[in-house]
Amino acid sequence: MNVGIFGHGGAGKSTLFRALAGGEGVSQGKQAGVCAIKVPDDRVDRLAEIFRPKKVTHVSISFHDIDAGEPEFLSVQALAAMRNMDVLAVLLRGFSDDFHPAPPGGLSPPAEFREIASAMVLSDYLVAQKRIERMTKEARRDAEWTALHKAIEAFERDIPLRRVDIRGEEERAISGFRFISRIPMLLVLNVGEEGLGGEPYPELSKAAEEAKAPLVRLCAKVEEEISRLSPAEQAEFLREMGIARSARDQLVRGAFDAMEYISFITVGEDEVRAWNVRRGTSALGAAGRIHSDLEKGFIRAEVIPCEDFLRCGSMAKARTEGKLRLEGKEYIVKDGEIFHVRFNV
Ligand SMILES: Nc1nc2c(ncn2[C@@H]2O[C@H](COP(=O)(O)OP(=O)(O)OP(=O)(O)O)[C@@H](O)[C@H]2O)c(=O)[nH]1
Ligand SMILES: [Mg+2]
Repeated sequence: MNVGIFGHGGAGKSTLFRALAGGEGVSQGKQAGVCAIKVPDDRVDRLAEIFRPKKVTHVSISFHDIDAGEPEFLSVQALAAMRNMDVLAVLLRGFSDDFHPAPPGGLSPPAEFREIASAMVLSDYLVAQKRIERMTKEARRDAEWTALHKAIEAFERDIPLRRVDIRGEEERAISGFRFISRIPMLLVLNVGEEGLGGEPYPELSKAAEEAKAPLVRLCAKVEEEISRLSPAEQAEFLREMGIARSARDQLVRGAFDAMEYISFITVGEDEVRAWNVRRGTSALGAAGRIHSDLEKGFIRAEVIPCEDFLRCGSMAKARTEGKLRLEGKEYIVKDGEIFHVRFNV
């Protein structure tokens, strides 16, 4: 999963990125400004202790520091980078100090958010408009044309594509455009040190709710300092500062929420592994996430909530206690379930 961090110049993107990239469990990609984080999941760790597999695989999230490309806010490069993301984390500035004084009208993260959201819609509008002009010349009236019309109607009212009901054939017809206002979004308010523990800019919560975007509050500068400490010191420092969850935990959780992801787990002697899928994914869909053969040859899925398994201690015991269930294709997979596909190809 790729999460792009972007926002106005000086909002603290690179500071936040360094906070995420610092410390353990992070692999810096070859590319500058990209780092991959293992999603912490103690269920996976506990299962690994029982199965002692050759390999343990957590869900991985890559964070990208997307340069704002000032003075033009959404530069061509920034737009191109954003299109490749699964989640856009919009960073809003909520701090000021002697070195970074507030702009003349004062800080207003909600206004900053509206401006960014509108810029995203405008850039999509231009793409859609150009395309539909061509299609009109060619007198094309297919699913793509219908979908683009719906999109343009929304854009003209400053509504992001995320909130427009476009499905099936129409959705497929326009998916190639990678419209930015359709990508799930996460709001990140970068507050000053003094804002920690409180809930600064409460009006931003309402804006986030309306946009159906999760909102997290953090102080990038403090988090960057914390990320340089040892894990034990980090826990201590977070407690002292009254920070319930680190920036990394908050962003991972926020990205999962924005994507409406859950994770299920596969276990065995070779590998214990967590997988992410959209909430509401069927057993068949989850099988396909693991391997297309499992989807093609799907017979049944053996399912057990991780907590039940851990209580029983072994599959044999879980089976005799009736905790292990057999489910068909349509079954909806739940977060934290251990999942095993019986298949035949
Ligand atoms: N007081 C305070 N300063 C911060 C905070 N976060 C970032 N800064 C400072 O703000 C300045 C800009 O931060 P950057 O992380 O470089 O911002 P950016 O969004 O990457 O900026 P560009 O790459 O220029 O678009 C730096 O001097 C940071 O130290 C914060 O939470 N509190
Ligand atoms: Mg930067």
